[in-house]
Amino acid sequence: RYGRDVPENTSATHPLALAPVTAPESSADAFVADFLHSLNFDRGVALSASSANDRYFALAHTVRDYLMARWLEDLRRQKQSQSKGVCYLSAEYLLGRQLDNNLLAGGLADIAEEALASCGISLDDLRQHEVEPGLGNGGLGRLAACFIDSLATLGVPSIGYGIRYEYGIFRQTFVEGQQVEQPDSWLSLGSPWEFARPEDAQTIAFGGRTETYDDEGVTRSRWVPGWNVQAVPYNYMVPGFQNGRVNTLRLWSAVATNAFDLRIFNSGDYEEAVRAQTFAENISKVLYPEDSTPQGKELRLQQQYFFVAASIHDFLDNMLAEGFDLSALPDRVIFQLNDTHPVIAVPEFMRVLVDEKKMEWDAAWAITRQCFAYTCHTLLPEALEVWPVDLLGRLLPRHLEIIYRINEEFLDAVRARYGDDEMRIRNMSIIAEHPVRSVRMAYLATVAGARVNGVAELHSQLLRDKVLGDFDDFFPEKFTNVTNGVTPRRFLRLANPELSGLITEAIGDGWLTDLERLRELEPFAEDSGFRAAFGEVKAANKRRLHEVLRARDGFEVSDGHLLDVMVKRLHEYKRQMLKVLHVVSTYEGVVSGRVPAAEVQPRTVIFGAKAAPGYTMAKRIIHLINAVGSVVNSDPRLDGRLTVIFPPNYDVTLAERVIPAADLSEQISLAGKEASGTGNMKFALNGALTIGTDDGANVEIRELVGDENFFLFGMSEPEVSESAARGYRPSEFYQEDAGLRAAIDLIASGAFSRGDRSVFEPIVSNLLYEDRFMVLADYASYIAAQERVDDAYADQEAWTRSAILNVARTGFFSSDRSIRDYIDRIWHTPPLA
Ligand code: 6GP
Repeated sequence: RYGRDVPENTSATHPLALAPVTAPESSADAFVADFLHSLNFDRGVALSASSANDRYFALAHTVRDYLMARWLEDLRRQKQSQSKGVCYLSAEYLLGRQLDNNLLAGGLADIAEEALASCGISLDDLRQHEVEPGLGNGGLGRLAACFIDSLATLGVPSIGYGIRYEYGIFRQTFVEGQQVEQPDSWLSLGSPWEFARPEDAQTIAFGGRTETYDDEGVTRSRWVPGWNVQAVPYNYMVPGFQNGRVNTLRLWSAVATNAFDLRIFNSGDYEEAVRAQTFAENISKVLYPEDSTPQGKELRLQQQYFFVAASIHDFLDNMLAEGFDLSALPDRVIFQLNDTHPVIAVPEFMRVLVDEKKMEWDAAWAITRQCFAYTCHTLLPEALEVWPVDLLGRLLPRHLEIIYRINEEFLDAVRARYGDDEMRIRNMSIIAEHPVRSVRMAYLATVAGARVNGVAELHSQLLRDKVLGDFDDFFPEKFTNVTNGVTPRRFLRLANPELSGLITEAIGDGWLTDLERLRELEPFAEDSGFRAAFGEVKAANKRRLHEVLRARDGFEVSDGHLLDVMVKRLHEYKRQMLKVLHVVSTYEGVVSGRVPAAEVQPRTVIFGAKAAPGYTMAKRIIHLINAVGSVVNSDPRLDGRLTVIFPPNYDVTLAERVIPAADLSEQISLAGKEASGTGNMKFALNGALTIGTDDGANVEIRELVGDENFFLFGMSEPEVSESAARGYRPSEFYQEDAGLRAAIDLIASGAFSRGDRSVFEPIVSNLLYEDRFMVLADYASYIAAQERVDDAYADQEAWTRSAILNVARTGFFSSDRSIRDYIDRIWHTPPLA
């Protein structure tokens, strides 16, 4: 379906300009010719002299060429379309590798493999040469990547906007078990997937002051900026799955307006001559390596404004048809705000309409309120961004004025509804007065957005009940839920080709675009032949993972173990610590002689996690995991029955290997803290059973797969709240539970730090005296659930049956379904073609 039908080069005058851009012929021979052509003419090397990187680039260019005709067509269509489309604004896109995805989308994988083989080249070798663009931290960024895949697959007119960070999420290494961050220079060899469009650059202003002026009898405000930078877009193809559609991801890169000052250079001050350039280019230099804890950095606000201003101007300048009537904008576009990072788009949009397009304030506000919608991805109050008004006013003075006016009018409306309830007004004000006067970006988004959504049922409910409770009272119609989803193309078809093959053999391949059809697998859970095949796939995936871990990190992993996996960002609320306590307890049981080693269910525990560089406690926990691993793995008393592995630099590429191999998925956050989770969905879809709390999307997973196929433990959210209200005292749990005491004492004793008790003392005292995320309260219940896991795993037939039912019943978690929900509940874009 990516064949030869194509757009015409309509507007040029030369007759050849009317020739259609054609896609190459789909055959292995034609592919070879294109590949060699690209190698010679794009890379400038002969096949015999080419490096693996040359070949990877030539392959990528060849794949691109097949998609090009459709892309040009979709770009043209998007511009000419009068119908409503989506601008997805996200500071992060955690894309993962592109080659396989684009081969799959283009239906080219077999041809490419055959073509390369005929040149004596292995496709698999070339795959390894792709450096994944790590332009995101975790869940929120990966969700954005799944969403653009689904938008393209569903054929929704849409564009993703973001930042082309020169350095993505840091590369994690371990030195003596401790995290050390290395820069991620993913662009050092270039990227074959991007198209720089300097012609389409936008000028983005900052600083300066505002003034009023007389505009033919009307007093207006305007911004007199102090400095500016150029935003240069890079376009990336986002092909739909074998549907002939190619959407666009447009990422902005910052460049100095005047690259350097020749006068100063000639005077000999070379550093000063390039100062402006360095300053400007810093804006898109590096992804903020954070997850859920903002650090109030000026550069971060610059980044946010930089990319949303460029995106809004790009949309208004380039995506609207000639003579477009701006009052019709709500019928033409919805800007989806992926968390608070892009929320500064709201005052920017108002500024453009009021100051530049000279629209009346009320008319502009009426438009704005229909053109934005806001997705919240957290429940941690400290993760809701606030910007000190000093900073915001210095960087964006006109925007601050606009925010003040929005707030004033909003608070007038609040007063009109509730009277002079000062407490309520203070609580709802977009401007916080303490500890420093700041703009609450989540409140601004809620006031401005047509809709506000959480990312799982429980999360959306808690947003309404707690975090944004007053706003729910004021405009209940705004609040809705869209439970997250993941793309089945990447996380099932590509990550787990063996299971995909087995599924397709059983029920056909309709599941790839209609994941609910996995339901048809349910009867196969009762079929012993299918179970055997399913078990064989799992075993093959484990062997493949072992090879990856051996080659990547030199780990030796035993066969026949239950593979127990916890991969996600390192955060105290996610409670990697609880998993460590389980490992330590098992170890302690054996070395103290209470449990014979022979009675331990053989397990390999895999951790994968990056900690934000400034998050000390998270880094200590990483250190502890590595320390426990090195002791446990080498203690002969365990008889090789317990292994802890922590491959560094967990990323999308590694996720695609680990998830299909897992038996047990650890989703053990404190109830009420994990907004949704998406890893939980990927594991269940790949036939891992979940051990989890009643949190985030776990709740919905458990409802769908059934209690008997899920290991639930721990307090519920209301129980957590009650316990916190009563006054939580973790040391009581320590006193009362001998197993817990033994595990903590072992850590405190220095058993994992060569006798040095000080190394992990901060972890121990945090657990005993603070334990904000109630690890100790859930410990006993967790250990009991792990015992149920061991018992269940002993019956392989029953386990496999449950695993198959997990696959069959989690089709709901396709990001295609999430996108359909966004369309129905929020975007109201026209029916899909
Ligand atoms: C994450 C949430 O922690 C996770 O539960 C959710 O699945 C994911 O977003 C996608 O919705 N949040 C972030 O990554 C984040 O930075 C501010 O939140």
